[in-house]
Amino acid sequence: MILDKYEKGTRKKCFLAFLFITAVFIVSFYWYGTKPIKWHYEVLFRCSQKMLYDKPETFKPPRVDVLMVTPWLAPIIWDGSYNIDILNAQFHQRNVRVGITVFAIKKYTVFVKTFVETAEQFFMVGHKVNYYVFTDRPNYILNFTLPEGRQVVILEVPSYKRWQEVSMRRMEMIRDHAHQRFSKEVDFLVCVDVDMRFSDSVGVEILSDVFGTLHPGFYNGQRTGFTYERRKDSTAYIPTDEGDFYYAGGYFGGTVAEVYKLTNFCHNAMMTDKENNIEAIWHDESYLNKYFLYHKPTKILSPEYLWDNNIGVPGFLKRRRFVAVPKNHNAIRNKRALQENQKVKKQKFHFGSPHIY
Ligand code: 4GW
Ligand code: MN
Repeated sequence: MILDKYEKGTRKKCFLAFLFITAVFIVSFYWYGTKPIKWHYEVLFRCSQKMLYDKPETFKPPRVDVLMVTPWLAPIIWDGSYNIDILNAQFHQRNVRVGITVFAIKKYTVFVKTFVETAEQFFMVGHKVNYYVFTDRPNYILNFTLPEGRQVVILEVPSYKRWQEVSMRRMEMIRDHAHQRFSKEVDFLVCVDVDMRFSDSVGVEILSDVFGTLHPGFYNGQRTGFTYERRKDSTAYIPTDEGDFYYAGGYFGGTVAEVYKLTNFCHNAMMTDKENNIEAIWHDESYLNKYFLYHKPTKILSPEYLWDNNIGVPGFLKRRRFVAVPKNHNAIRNKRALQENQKVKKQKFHFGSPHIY
């Protein structure tokens, strides 16, 4: 009798344990069910993979000719300063998904083909990529057949009459889509100009919480020479005794959450200025520079990542990864804008105008 009772109790416990384990199993199955099984094997494989590379040497910095870290300890990314194999392994472990946003409004749709084709050769090769093409002319965008894990997503948006507004409204549109869509589809966003081509590798070395890029016209400039907004009435105002770098409007990014904060700040600042009938001198670029002054980027891309061949090729520049496509201004821009640009060109800064013409 006593034995019987004991056996019954054990059986009950076993049964309950069985139920519990099954429940845990079912819950975790559904939890991870959305991720492809293949990925789990990939992670195991990559974690156990041995990798051979030269040991970092405490007294042998890989580059001594350029600044490689800011005073707030954000790395500046130059050729020779990182090992892409180590970084690729890390980012593959995280199964990173990258979104790259471009705007092709009005005639700028002509740039999309070269942009995507060269990106397929050089941008985040081996990783998952969504190209988000914002356009007012979806029919003008070609159909691209891309390998698995990479796709072009066309997002139809309104166009604005003034080209300054076309450029500036990018902040608002990125912000709105970050909330609605990007946060579900990608981990990082890279936000760039479309009138560009990739000509060397741009990989996961650029990814960080929030990153900016040194403008190719101002990487060696003095504070006073930076074309920040100098009118106190503008929310983009930066005094002459402040500022770290002059960041390019055509290349920034970070996690979706950080890009949301950045674009939200810039758009709100622009709206405040609009109410006060003021528009910052270099449009979205001026507001971006203000944001980065008080919200320091966690990584900075060297001008290797944003170059214009009209500037030439200085010795420190070992790679030109992403370069401006020469524009036929007559064909691509309207006449009035062209005249304005000619005026601006006459104001000599470091290498001509702060924007790439
Ligand atoms: C003058 O007539 C224009 S049109 C100046 C910019 C225009 C424009 C810009 C446009 O008609 N359509 C358009 O999609 N954009 C987007 O804004 C496009 O993504 C472009 O790369 C970005 C910034 O303009 P941009 O490349 O001409 O600026 P910069 O000269 O600084 O590279
Ligand atoms: Mn451009």
